[in-house]
Amino acid sequence: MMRQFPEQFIFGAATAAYQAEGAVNEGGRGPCYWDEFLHRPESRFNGDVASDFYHQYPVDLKLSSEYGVNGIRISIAWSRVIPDGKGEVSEEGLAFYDRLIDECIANGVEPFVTLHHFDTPLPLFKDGDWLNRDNIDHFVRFAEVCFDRFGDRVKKWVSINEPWSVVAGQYIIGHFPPNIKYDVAKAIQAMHHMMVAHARVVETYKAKALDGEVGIIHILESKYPITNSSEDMEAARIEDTLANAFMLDACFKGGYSEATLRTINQLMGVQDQTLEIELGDIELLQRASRLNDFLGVNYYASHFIAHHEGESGIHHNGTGEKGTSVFGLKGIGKRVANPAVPTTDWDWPIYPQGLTDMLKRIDREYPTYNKVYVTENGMGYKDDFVDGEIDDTPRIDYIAQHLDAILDAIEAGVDVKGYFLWSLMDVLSWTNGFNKRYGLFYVDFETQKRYPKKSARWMREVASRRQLPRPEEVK
Ligand code: BGP
Repeated sequence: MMRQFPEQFIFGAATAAYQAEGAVNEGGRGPCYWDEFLHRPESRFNGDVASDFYHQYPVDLKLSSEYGVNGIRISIAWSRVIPDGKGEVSEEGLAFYDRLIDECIANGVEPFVTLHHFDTPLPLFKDGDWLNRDNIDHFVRFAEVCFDRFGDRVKKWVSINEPWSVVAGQYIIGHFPPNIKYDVAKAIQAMHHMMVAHARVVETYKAKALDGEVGIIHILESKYPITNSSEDMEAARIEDTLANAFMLDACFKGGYSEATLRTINQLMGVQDQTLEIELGDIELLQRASRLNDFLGVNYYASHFIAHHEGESGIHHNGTGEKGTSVFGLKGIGKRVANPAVPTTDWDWPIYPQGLTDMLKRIDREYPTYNKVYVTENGMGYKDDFVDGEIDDTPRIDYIAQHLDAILDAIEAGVDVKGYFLWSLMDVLSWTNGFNKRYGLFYVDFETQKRYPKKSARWMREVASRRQLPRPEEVK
């Protein structure tokens, strides 16, 4: 018997405002920090036009409904709604999202709406972004404006997308502004503030007694020791605490477990820092941890970790030149190749078992998660565009393996309610530009015309059968 996805399963796809909308100077929008950063002379690309979703959304939503996509992740650009992040609310900005949300619903595509997808308004970024606790207040106000305006139609809300990716990009890898490298202490402090912000947004939403759900999205990549040596195992444990357990504890344990806090303090201690937790933070996390309606899991890859003696060294592969990545952190560990595991051109290990393992672990260790949506998964690939046709069979294989991994988790008792492919159409990749494509629909960035890829036809079959067809069954 072929295994089936549950009834009502969401077969969705994801977007994010800055990566898709373009139209950065239209509708009274204020800048986010990416606008400034990607306009430096050395920048290879920017999001000025992106996939022109600001104008093309009716096309994308029509295609979605034709291809069986019944859920879409969109994000609301904070700086469209409140152009400077904390001052006046823009009616024009709100009106755009009214139209977009209504169009989703009219096409039978349920909107899952994220409030922060990497795009803090520029003035607040300059004031310290998530390191500055005042910005938590501004974010909660923005959330409240959105709940009040769209809460009647939007039934799924996400506070923040991938806190770990934000702080790793900003303070450890340094490929996100303010481009600081190896400052693990700053990363941890900013994550704590994001957890506080999330908790406050959850409480704010619940206080309104709207009939919808609220949750958060974490990137959750499993960390495996490359050997069974105690040193490699310790390295994997530390990286897991930093990237996974710290935030899962905050969201679902209502505070940090003793073991997590010990490791976190040890990491901050290396820089003579201590984690600043204000009075009331832990009580807030505790209250909110019982109120999350769902957890969004973004999963692309897992990492194989070895003990690392030397200094920190990171090279980000932002061009798809296979084999160029380096990631080693002093006092933590280094990511190494596992010869048994294939990788993408951007060196991301393709390891679906890591998704099953992560979902089972959440179910086991964080039972208050309620239910899971896999809110991003997909394969960055330099699609070949030949006479309007795109045969992306490697992406279909990737998706099939990961959907199968989700079926394994469901069979093991994890409550997984949906899957969102990253991305609906090709969009800007933050640190790679436009040649790292993920979409179901190919975007010709010159003309903004959309072309459904082979993967779109395959996904349509998956959604209509609620089963995985063999690739040869779909032309
Ligand atoms: C996630 C982000 C997305 C998207 C995706 C692919 O971390 O939430 O916004 O960009 O990763 O990443 P990349 O574009 O770096 O390949």
